[in-house]
Amino acid sequence: NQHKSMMIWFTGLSGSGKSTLANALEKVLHAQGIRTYLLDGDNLRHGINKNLGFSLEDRQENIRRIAEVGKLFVDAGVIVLAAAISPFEIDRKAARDLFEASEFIEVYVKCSLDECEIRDPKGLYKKARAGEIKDFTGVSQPYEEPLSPELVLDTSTQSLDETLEQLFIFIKGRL
Ligand code: GGZ
Repeated sequence: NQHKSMMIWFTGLSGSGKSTLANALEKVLHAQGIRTYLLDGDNLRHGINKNLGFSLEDRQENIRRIAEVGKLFVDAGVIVLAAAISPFEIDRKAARDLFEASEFIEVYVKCSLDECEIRDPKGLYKKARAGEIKDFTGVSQPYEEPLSPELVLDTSTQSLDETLEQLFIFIKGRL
């Protein structure tokens, strides 16, 4: 039951499917007897990151903490899944730099802004468009596409089962 520990870092717009994919991958890995830990940006903002907002500085600190906590789990032998918008390349790079090259898998959960806005599962895009939420990624703050992610999963043209399959095949090759 020995496997490689690693950080699987999901980046993408709000509503792109990061959490959905991370949760689905956890189920698959658990079924194989592999221990995982999920660090979800949205959830952590209720706990260790509750003092942080969405300014550039606060997002940077949010990503830094998620990466550092993730590193502790990776050092403990766990496969860590981090799901955070992480919109800036410089912050993702800093997260990556905490890990060995083979330990960090950046997964770009790619979905067009149009499609994310149509999904709008929490009604946040609608609020952002109405000016009720400021600094909203894709609307009033940028999302920088990853320059060299290990994997790109297109959730606007593929089903969850299809993207999960691609993700699992990739991870299996790294176990
Ligand atoms: C982006 C926001 C914002 C703003 C609240 N911009 O899709 P969600 O709702 O459930 O998850 C998003 C979450 C973003 O937190 P992250 O920790 O992933 O962001 S980052 O990595 O950029 O630090 C979204 C919700 O919080 N949300 N306000 N202004 N997303």
